[in-house]
Amino acid sequence: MHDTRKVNVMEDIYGENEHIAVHTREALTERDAFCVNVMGAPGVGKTSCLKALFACLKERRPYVVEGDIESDLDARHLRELGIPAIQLNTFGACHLDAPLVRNGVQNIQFEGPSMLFIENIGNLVCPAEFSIGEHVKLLISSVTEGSDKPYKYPLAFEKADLILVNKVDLKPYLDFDEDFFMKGLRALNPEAPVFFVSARDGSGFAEAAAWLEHKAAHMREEAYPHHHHHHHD
Ligand SMILES: Nc1nc2c(ncn2[C@@H]2O[C@H](COP(=O)(O)OP(=O)(O)O)[C@@H](O)[C@H]2O)c(=O)[nH]1
Ligand SMILES: [Mg+2]
Repeated sequence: MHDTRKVNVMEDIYGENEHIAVHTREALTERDAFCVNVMGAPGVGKTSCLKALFACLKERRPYVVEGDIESDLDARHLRELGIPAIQLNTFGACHLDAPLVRNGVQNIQFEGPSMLFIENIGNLVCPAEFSIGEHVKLLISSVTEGSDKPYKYPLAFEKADLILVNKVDLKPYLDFDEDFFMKGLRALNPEAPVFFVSARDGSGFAEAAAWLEHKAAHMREEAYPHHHHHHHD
């Protein structure tokens, strides 16, 4: 009895969140803002990787929503660099949810083709369970975390559409086993592209940015798969 009721409540929470996330994604598609949900553990280099990606975007302007439990350090830092950034604080919660993101995103003034990066709370578990209105989920891992993370945190690796393995500049000092990492990852996720990058020196980000911009160029077809687009040129 008790278990059944708990399951029902959880289904309602996930269902309501999913419903709002779908609406946010549709609204962002209409505004030509491709939305990337950026997930990864604390200190893996999420903010650093975003800055490296911005430098490689050719077709779209970057916008950022920073999610943190407390503080607005990352958002302030990005604004100082001239990147439009807003801060969302969860005050304790371990992930962003769709209602919070919807309210934050509503007031962004997108100018032309845009790419909205939402840096989720640093955490390799909870953010993977909730959609927030993104077109793709970007998971950032790093060689400093160790090569066993796909085995220990499967959901984040399973749900990712794109994976960056950051801090490769530090690889000579570590025992990161790339074959073991890739074996665990591919068992969960056969498709997602994986790029080995260093936010320290910028290597690997041109390819990742190109993949995102290619996806962004096709977001309307993916949002309305039953519409037929006729191209004339
Ligand atoms: N050596 C090295 N350090 C990095 C790299 N990327 C990030 N860092 C450092 O890792 C720390 C955490 O980075 P940050 O971007 O704030 O991580 P976040 O908490 O995931 O947003 C900072 O001291 C960064 O300078 C990298 O590719 N190589
Ligand atoms: Mg950060």
